[in-house]
Amino acid sequence: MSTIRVGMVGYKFMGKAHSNAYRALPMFFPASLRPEMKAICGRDAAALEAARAQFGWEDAETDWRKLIARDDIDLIDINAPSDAHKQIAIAAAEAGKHLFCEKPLALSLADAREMLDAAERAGVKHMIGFNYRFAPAVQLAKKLIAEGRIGQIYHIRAVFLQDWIIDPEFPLVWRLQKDVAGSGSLGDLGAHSIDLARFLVGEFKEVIGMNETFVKERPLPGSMTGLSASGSAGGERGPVTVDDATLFMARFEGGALGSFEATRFAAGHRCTNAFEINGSKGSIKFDFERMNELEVYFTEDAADVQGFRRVLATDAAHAYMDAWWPAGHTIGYEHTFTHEVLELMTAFAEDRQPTPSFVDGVRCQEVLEAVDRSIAERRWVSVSEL
Ligand code: 4PW
Repeated sequence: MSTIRVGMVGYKFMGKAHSNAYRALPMFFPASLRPEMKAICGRDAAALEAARAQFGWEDAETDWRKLIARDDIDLIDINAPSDAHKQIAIAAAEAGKHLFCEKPLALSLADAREMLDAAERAGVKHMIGFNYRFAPAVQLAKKLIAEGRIGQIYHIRAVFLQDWIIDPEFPLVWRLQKDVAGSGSLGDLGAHSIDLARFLVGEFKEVIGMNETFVKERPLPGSMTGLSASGSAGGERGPVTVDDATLFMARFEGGALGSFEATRFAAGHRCTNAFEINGSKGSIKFDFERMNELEVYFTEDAADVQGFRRVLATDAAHAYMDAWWPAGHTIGYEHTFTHEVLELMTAFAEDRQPTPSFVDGVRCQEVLEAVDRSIAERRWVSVSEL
C-alpha cells in the first residue's frame, strides 16, 4: 500500500473539508493509493497548530514556500483564498509537486492559463475542486444523459442561491473583496453552475450577463473564517468590490440554451445549488439541498403514469454508494470531497490526469471572464474571443 504525501495550504472551510476527505477515504474506499497527511500550512501559528491537531496532520508550516520545498511531500493542496492560488500553484509545479486547487482556479483567465501552462510544463497532475460533480445524484444525471435517456438537450437552467450576507452589517470578508476573491457570487457560486453545465451539457458558446451589488459597503471584519465572521475592527467600514448577484444567459456549442443565477441575497436559500435540464425525451432536476435525490421525467413512460418522479440515489447501483452505508442511507456535502479525493488517488494509481483538471478550471475561467466582459460591454460575448 503506497501513499501520496500531501501538503495542504489553508485550514479554514475548505481546509477542513479536504482534511476530512483525506481521513475518510482509506476507511471507506479500498483505493490502491491513500493520502498521507504530512503537513498543513497557514499564517497564524496558534490557529494552525489547533487545526493540525484537530484535523490530524503530522506537521505544520507557516510558510508555504517551505512546504513546497519539502522532499517528503508529493502533492500540494491549495485551499487558500483565490488571490494566492497562482503563486503557490506555479511555484509548486516548478518544484515538481502535483496540484489540487480549490475553485475558482485564479483571479483571472490569464492567471488560470499561466497555472495550467506551468502544470503541463512540469508534467505534474493537476485537479480543481469542483466537488458537486461528485454527488451520486449528479453522477446519475451524467449517466442518464450519456445513455440518451432525455434525448437532445434544449435547456439548462441553473441557480446557486445563498443568503449568508443579506444582513448589511455582515462584515467585509475576503469573499467580498475583488482583489482577494476575483469576483463575488459569480466566481464563488456561478463557477460551480458553469462547471456542472460543462459536465452535463457541454461547452459554452456565448454569454450575456448582468449583475448588482446591493450593499455597497460593510464593516471591516474582526476575525473571520470561511463564510462566517465576528464583529468589526472598531467600526471602520469598507467598500464591497464584488457582485452580490449575477445572472447570465448562454448558448452552448451543441445548440442548447442556458439561464444561470448566482446570488447571496436569496432570503431563505442556504445552499440551493440546483439545475434542471430539459431534453427531447425527458427532463432531470437536481437540488443540492436534497442532494441524495434526482427528479426524472421520461416521455417514454406510459401516458397514464407520465410525470416527474423522485429517484433516491443511495443504492449500490449509484456511484460511490456501495462504499458508504447499506439500505438507502443518505450522504452529505462532505462525502463529495471524499469522492473527489478518490478520483485524485485513482488518477495517481492509473497514472493519468484527474478529472476535473486545471483544463476544466481554465474553461470555467473563460466563461467567468466572458460574463464579466458581457456585463462591462453590454453585449453577447463569444467564449472563443477570449
Ligand atoms: O465552493 C463553496 C461552495 O461549496 C463556496 O466557496 C462557499 O461554500 C459558498 O458556497 C459553498
